[in-house]
Amino acid sequence: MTISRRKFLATAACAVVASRLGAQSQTEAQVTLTLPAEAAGAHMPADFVGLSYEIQQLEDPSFFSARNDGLIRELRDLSPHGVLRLGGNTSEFGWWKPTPDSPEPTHPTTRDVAGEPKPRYYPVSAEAVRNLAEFLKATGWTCLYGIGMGTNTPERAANEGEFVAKTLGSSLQYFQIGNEVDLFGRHLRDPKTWSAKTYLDEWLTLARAVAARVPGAKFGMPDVASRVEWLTEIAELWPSIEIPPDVTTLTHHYYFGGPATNPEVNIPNLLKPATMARVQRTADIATAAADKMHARVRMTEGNTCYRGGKPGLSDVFAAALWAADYSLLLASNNYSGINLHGGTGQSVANSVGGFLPGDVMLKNEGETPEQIASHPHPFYTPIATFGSEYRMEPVGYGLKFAGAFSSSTFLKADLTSQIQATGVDATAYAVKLDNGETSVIILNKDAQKDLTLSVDFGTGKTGEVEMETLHAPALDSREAHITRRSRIGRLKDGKYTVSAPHATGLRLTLRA
Ligand code: BDP
Repeated sequence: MTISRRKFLATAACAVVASRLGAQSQTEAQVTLTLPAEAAGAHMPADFVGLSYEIQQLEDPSFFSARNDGLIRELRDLSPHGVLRLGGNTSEFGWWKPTPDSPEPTHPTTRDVAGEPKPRYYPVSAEAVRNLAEFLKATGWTCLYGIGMGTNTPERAANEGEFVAKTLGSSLQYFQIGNEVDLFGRHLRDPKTWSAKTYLDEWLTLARAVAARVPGAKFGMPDVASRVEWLTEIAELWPSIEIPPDVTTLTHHYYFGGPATNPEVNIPNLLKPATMARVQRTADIATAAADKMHARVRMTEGNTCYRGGKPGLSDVFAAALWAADYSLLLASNNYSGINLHGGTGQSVANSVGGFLPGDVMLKNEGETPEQIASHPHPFYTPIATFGSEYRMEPVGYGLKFAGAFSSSTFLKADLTSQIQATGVDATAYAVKLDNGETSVIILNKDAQKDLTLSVDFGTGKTGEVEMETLHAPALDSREAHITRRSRIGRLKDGKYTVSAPHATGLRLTLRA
């Protein structure tokens, strides 16, 4: 049997990663984290945690419905006050169908481009929106509702907006119009003229049509895929707009990398400090633009690897540590929230041109149909669907773990730099909870190095410490767990010392 060079390199790379991930810790670094007394940092809202789904998911009105108990249970478990964002590439091809016999409108011609969704149109029915309203009530979640821009008209947008606002009531936070508009030049608009400025003109026409029918309508925009500089341009153009629509949130997306076949999309690269340094640079640009517009920033769609995720990366414990770290970094930068993307295999496959590269990868690696079926589809989804069963995936556990800081205020201190000075790839964040107690999260993302941490809560501080851990056997395990242990010990001279093993997350809360 001959083995192709590509296959050999892929196998060799996996072997290196596997031996590193399985390695036992040989070194143990020590560090003292001194917490400031004042909570002078950003406030993490109660509804920070969110999920993002394709609009096409509404094609089946029973998915987001009060009868879908399994999904409702998973969302409530993820967060008591989460935010469901509906959008994605398929939102550009959804058309509003107010009554069962409404005829399908004539659609404009778009270019067929590999990797972009095929222009397959989806009806969004009044029944689906009514069911969505009941679903949201059952979960306690609110909604960011995506209206298409790519192939829509102001009149249809206004009709849909009016019905959605009336039906969702207070469960609707705001409308989003258009998804990843910075990529429209590829297939939906003329690349020669498409820019932040032409986008804004078009957006204003649609938003004004909606606002004319929905008194007090709120909006989030521009939902760019990656060009955050569009937020800067929009913030600069904003003062010249007469009677602007009410934009509460500036939004962008983020995928660490992709697609699944890209060898650079691997666990060491996902977790290394340079990856989060890039996230920080984006956050600096986005929050500066939002400040100018007296708005906040939300990362409305993102995950580890675009085009449906990568098996062995998006669906393993490394993704849990990434999600927790990514969430807390954005929260400490005053983001109002994040929505990790997922949903059913069908809806996500349709959003990326018909198939998931991760599925093809598994087939090429010789996985049996049973093994393939045991992976969540798409690979990055925080809540996986297996028939009528729903399961929280590692990336969902990471989001949930970070979500424990919702409704709290960050202590302003660069704890991460203090830890990383020891050479360990770990990060840390501390907050004052709304009940006044102090809580610290330490994410040791290092594949090998353990840490001994002495957390200095302040002289004179006393009390018992409770600990929650985010754990799995290894970074590449297809599982994640959150375990709580109350009263693990008392402070000594205001300090508590704990070991933070490699590939583990810890949350220490000082109970008053
Ligand atoms: C984004 C799209 C979304 C896709 C996702 C992906 O908005 O519809 O599902 O990427 O590539 O570009 O996985």
